[in-house]
Order: sequence, then structure tokens, then C-alpha cells
Amino acid sequence: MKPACNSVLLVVDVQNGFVEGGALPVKHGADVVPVINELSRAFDNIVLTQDWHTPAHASFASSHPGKKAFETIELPYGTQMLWPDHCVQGTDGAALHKDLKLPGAQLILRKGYHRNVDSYSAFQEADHKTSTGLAAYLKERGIKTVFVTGLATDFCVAWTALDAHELGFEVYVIEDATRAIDLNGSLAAAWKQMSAKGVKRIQSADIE
Ligand code: VGL
Ligand code: ZN
Repeated sequence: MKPACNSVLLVVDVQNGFVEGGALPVKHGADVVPVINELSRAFDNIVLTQDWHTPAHASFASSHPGKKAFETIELPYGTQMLWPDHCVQGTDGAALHKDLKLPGAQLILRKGYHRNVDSYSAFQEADHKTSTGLAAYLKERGIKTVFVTGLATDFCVAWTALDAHELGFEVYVIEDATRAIDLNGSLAAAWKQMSAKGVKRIQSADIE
């Protein structure tokens, strides 16, 4: 398939913090970089996201005495998975991967910058109330279809894809342009949920 001119390639959180050597490494995370660089040639519109947390963010285990990374905690908006400190605003871990070559990208959207609220999704924070503004931006530009890539398949990619679908976009996740964290079956659960909602799963070879 050839993405129409009202499509966007959404590149989620391809940051140092999520690849080998980062604070929250996704296995083989850096492998998405050449795939995304190549895919970008087929798109007129490209948007990137950056996970962009305050120091002592509520999603960090270190902010909750006695808690460890990959445990959960109850926050006012629901159950929150706790993570190692990662993607702190302005640090090297929060920088985009150096081999990502997307000079034509039009917007870099930062998310997760409210200290007490996480934001896996590029569209809506984890309180399920606060918008990032991305849907309005895309709709204002006439975008109808979103192709989601990046890290991690089972967290930020899946939440972004599900929200995009809910907001009325046609949504494709390009599987080989993503890599997963996969905690306790989270990857299988994410694909199940995405399929059930009508998010389409494709491969980079399906795009021309
Ligand atoms: C992510 C966990 C915490 C992601 C971000 O980009 O998938 N995962 N923050
Ligand atoms: Zn995060």
C-alpha cells in the first residue's frame, strides 16, 4: 500500500533511554531506527514523540519509597506501573536516537511532563482526561490515517494506537518498526486489544 497524502507516520519515543545502554532498554530497540528511516520516504507527514518526564516523576519507582521498578502503585487516576528513572527532561537519555534521520519531521511532541501524571499515549495523559493537543493538530491538518512506529509496542505504541482509533483516525501499527518491553504477557495483551478495537497490524514491507 501507498500511504495517502492525508496520512502521518508517527514515530513514538525512539530515544536513548529506550535502547541498549539506556535506563529502560527495550530489547533490540535500536533495530527500529533503520526501518523507520526507510519508511519515512513514503510519507508526506511525519510526527515524532519524546517521553519527557520531570525529575522525581510519579512513574519513577525512585519517587515511591519502598517500591521497586516494574512493581505497580495506585495513583489517583488508577494503577501505575513503576519504571526506572528515564527520559528526564533535557538529559541525554531523553534525546532522540542519533541515527534517526527524519529531517522532514514536522512536529516533535513531548509528553509525560506533568510530574504527577504519566502519558504513554501521544494523545491523552494517563488520567484519561488531559489532552496533549495532538488530535486537534492532526485534524486541523486534515490527517485521517495514522501509521504508528517506535517504542515500546506494548506501552506507548499501543496506547497511542488505541487512542488514535478512539479519536476517529484509521490506524495501522507497523510491527517490525516497533519493539516491545513485554512484561508478564503485555505484548500479547496489547496486540489482542489493538486487534479487537480495529487497529491494523502490518509490516514495513507492506508500505511502498
Ligand atoms: C514507555 C514506559 C515508560 C514507552 C514510556 O515509550 O513505551 N514505556 N515510559
Ligand atoms: Zn516514561
